[in-house]
Amino acid sequence: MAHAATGTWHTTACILCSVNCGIEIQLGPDGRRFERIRGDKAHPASQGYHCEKALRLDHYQNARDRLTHPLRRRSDGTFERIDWDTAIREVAARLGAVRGTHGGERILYYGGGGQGNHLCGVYAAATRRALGVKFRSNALAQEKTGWAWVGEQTVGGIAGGDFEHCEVALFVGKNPWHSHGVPRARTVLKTIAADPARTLIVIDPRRTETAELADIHLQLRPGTDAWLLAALGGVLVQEELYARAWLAEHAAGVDEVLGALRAVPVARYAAIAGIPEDAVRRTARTLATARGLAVFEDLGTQMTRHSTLNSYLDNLLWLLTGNFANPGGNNLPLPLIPIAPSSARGEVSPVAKAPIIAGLVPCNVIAEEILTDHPDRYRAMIVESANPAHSLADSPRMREALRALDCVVVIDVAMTETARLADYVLPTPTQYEKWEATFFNFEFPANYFHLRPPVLGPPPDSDLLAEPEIHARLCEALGAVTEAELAPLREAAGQGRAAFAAAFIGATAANPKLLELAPVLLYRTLGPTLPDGAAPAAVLWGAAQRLAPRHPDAVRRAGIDASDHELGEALFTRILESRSGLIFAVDTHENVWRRMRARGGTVNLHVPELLGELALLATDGPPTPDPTFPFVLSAGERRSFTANTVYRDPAWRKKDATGALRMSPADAVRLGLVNGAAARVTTKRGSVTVAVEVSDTMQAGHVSLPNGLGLDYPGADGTRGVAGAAPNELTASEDRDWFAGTPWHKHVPARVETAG
Ligand SMILES: Nc1nc2c(c(=O)[nH]1)N[C@H]1C(S)=C(S)[C@@H](COP(=O)(O)OP(=O)(O)OC[C@H]3O[C@@H](n4cnc5c(=O)[nH]c(N)nc54)[C@H](O)[C@@H]3O)O[C@H]1N2
Ligand SMILES: Nc1nc2c(c(=O)[nH]1)N[C@H]1C(S)=C(S)[C@@H](COP(=O)(O)OP(=O)(O)OC[C@H]3O[C@@H](n4cnc5c(=O)[nH]c(N)nc54)[C@H](O)[C@@H]3O)O[C@H]1N2
Ligand code: SF4
Ligand SMILES: [Mo]
Repeated sequence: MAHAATGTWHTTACILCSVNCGIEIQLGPDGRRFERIRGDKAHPASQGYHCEKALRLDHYQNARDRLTHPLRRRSDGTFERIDWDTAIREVAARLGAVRGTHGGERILYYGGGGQGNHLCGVYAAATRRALGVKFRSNALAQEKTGWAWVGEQTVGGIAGGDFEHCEVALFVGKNPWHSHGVPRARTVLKTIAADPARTLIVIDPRRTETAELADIHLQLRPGTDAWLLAALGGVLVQEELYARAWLAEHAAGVDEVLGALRAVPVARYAAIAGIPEDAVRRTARTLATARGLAVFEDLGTQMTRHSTLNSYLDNLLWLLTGNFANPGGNNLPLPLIPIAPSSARGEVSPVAKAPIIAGLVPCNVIAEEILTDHPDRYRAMIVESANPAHSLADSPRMREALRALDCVVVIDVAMTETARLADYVLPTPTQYEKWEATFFNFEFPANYFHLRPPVLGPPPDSDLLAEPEIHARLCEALGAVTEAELAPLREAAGQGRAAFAAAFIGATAANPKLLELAPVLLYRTLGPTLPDGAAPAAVLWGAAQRLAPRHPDAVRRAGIDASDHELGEALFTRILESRSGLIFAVDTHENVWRRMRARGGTVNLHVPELLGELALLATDGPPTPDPTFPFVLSAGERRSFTANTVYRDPAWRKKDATGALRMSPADAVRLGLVNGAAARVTTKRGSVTVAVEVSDTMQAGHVSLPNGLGLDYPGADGTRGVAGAAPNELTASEDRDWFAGTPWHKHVPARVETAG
């Protein structure tokens, strides 16, 4: 019989995907179990919406492999509990020694937040400065860097589609029915699908749940996006469908692109993609006449061959049709804190000399930058809120790389595959036991932010520190932040925010080095004065003070009113008070153009690096399948019961408990496989055994495995087990985009056989 819940609804958010729907949670009588969960109607973006995954969050909160104490590896590989003073002192000493001997640039920082927690990444910036860390990376460098670079080249940032107002919605390699990425995705998709005046277009080799709803589904052959997208662009140009007047007014580099697309052999490229030519032509005409074309491309096209070129061709579809900075088109949001400060392609990584985009080393070169005798190899790693031993290509090699390092420090809530290989494991409260927020604020014109207070305290017998406190203590132990610097700021904070602002500006102007440590300074000085123990929110004070003077009109349109001088303060106060999240900016299309003027006023179509690659498509057909590996495996599909590795407990899955291999009926018959049968999947890197799900949503020759499976988790009796296959046992780090280094996880040549 269910126990009565405590009655109080705690306002928070779901942490399983980037849209972070507002939810409310009732605790069980023990004050710890998530007894009831419902959507929060007061949340301005989700408005009560949530999907089935949020209802299972107790499997995250009360997981059996939660970390409860700081741990240190013993020489025999087992772990022992240590106290925090020892942990901080030794981690600072070990990493400090690496810096002393080899330099801070030999320490790699990986992670900085998952789908629900980005405060750690902001505070970690201070620790990186304290250690002189130069190189960092995270999952964005295996999906979004190529796309972000293209956005930077063309419109000076990453543009998001306005799916609420668009007439035509285009999803390329994206299945928002399951993966979301758009607030209230299922409602929005159903609304577009039901409206005869609007068109939903999906480009995906599988007949996904989103494709089922679509007016047009271009079910291309896996890995042929570049040809199909080039053909669509080719039709726009060759049939003179592009927005000639708009381009003349707003764009530079048009002629080069028109020339390149005029040369595209549409019929041949359509045939390579396996799409009838007239379907390509009709689709291009639909894009051209749309009053508002919103585009969302995701992993299906970003994690396959031609990744960065695909992003460029996607951008060209909305740029050539004039769908930038317009209602229902694609717009540049105003973030509270940018996830990546700039998406420029800056320096190169130290060993592989791979381009660093958005400040991130491509994930796929990390192992090779460790497993070498190159003098500039990484010697140590800090991993925070990420599980690279599971989520990066070629897990066996990544495990070997982690073992080869002088020191690995993992900051996590759970005993992950990566934590098991660490020298020190620093445990933190869950995202429901501390203040948290994300900076996935990509909406336009209204943009949202949600600072979440803790729902409950840490488990009674645990010894945990939240990330801001860990980073503050590390900075102090490293001598980067001293009491002499903190004392005057603390005193000013005691006199109120105006006095604090003056003191903070004065101190950082006098000593610019302090600016780099600002998160920890704010946390230690302003933090303790914030109400309800909201010290971790201190860093948002800085963010609000930066945003408000730059975009006062956008902040005022969000209903936050104060004099220019006090607008940042008013915004910060509103952030602190808005338990269900808030709209912090309401932007306008004119304002986007105003920002564009700051960089010359025009969008840029010409990206020479990628036009060169486009030309190569003419001679470079899709690879002929290797007879040893005749299938294309999509390694890591989002499904109803996947949520990266946030849920480690396999019991959270009501269906598809072990993550089946999806395959077409034709292939299943040919291989003698039936639903539930065991199949062996082999690639050049490895082999796994999985159950088969015969599905007519798959085309022949294409198989898919879900993401997030294959985690090591203790059963009720403590014996560890693994449910399903970890996709990166099968992937290879050298299979990556030449330009951004993004992996081809959706395009892994594989062999499938019956397995007993
Ligand atoms: N349920 C659930 N939702 C999630 C997550 C989760 O783990 N579970 N994770 C979140 C994260 S971190 C991310 S990045 C997003 C990712 O969200 P999505 O990118 O939507 O997720 P995927 O299912 O990995 O890939 C999308 C589609 O790519 C298609 N695809 C495969 N090969 C190709 C190809 O060659 N070309 C094209 N055009 N398409 C292809 C697949 O059939 C699939 O439908 O989801 C987020 N949301
Ligand atoms: N083959 C293949 N590989 C893939 C993908 C694929 O499609 N195919 N998808 C890729 C993509 S798009 C992504 S985003 C990555 C995701 O992979 P990762 O970036 O490694 O991250 P997550 O799986 O989201 O795991 C987040 C970690 O944060 C921990 N955590 C949860 N809450 C907290 C907290 O409050 N504090 C701290 N410090 N830790 C916490 C969790 O226990 C978990 O270890 O996987 C990538 N890997
Ligand atoms: S998984 Fe994503 S869409 Fe589903 S409830 Fe959580 S945040 Fe919302
Ligand atoms: Mo992701």
